[in-house]
Amino acid sequence: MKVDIENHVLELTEGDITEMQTDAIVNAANAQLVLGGGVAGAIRKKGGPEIQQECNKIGPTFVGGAAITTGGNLKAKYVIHAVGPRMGEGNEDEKLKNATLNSLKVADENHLKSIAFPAISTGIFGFPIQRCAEIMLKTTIDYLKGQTGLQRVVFCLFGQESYKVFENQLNRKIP
Ligand code: AR6
Repeated sequence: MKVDIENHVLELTEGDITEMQTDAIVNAANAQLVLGGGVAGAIRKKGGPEIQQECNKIGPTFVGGAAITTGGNLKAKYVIHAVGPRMGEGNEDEKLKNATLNSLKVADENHLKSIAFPAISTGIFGFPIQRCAEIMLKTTIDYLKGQTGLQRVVFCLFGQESYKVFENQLNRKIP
């Protein structure tokens, strides 16, 4: 599914984010910037050790923050490591919004034209996917209505179920 937001493309697709050919893909990271399982594990395997080595130089960051590294052997040139909240730690909605917003800002600061997000925090971190779709889509739509060089933002969802949740939310937001 694709929608136009003031001449920027917002797109939903189903699949493996490590196969995306956008300028950057977003990692569902932790504050230590240590690549564990889920999206991070897939990035580590396909991207090679260079990504973790760059993360080590950056060091720990805050929940809601985002940091950029090379994409190593991935198709995407960069990985933006977005630190989503772990369910139960408190103030999760705000932190997820900030992780999304800071990723978009980092992409712009690096003059990137396209970026692909996973459904941050909805795997190992246990955040409900419906609420994730609401927050991440609203934050992205608002951002694309402002000043940005980003031409294309993709949400790459893992499996039909996740895709459907995002599709329903987007249909509701852009009737
Ligand atoms: N492509 C797209 N989406 C994926 C992929 C993939 N290859 N693999 C999983 N997903 P998660 P989190 C979906 O667990 O909850 C790691 O250990 C998955 O179905 O990757 O933010 C990190 O190092 C889910 O919907 O991230 C952190 O410590 C979504 O991506 C921690 O897990 C996010 O799942 C982060 O946990």
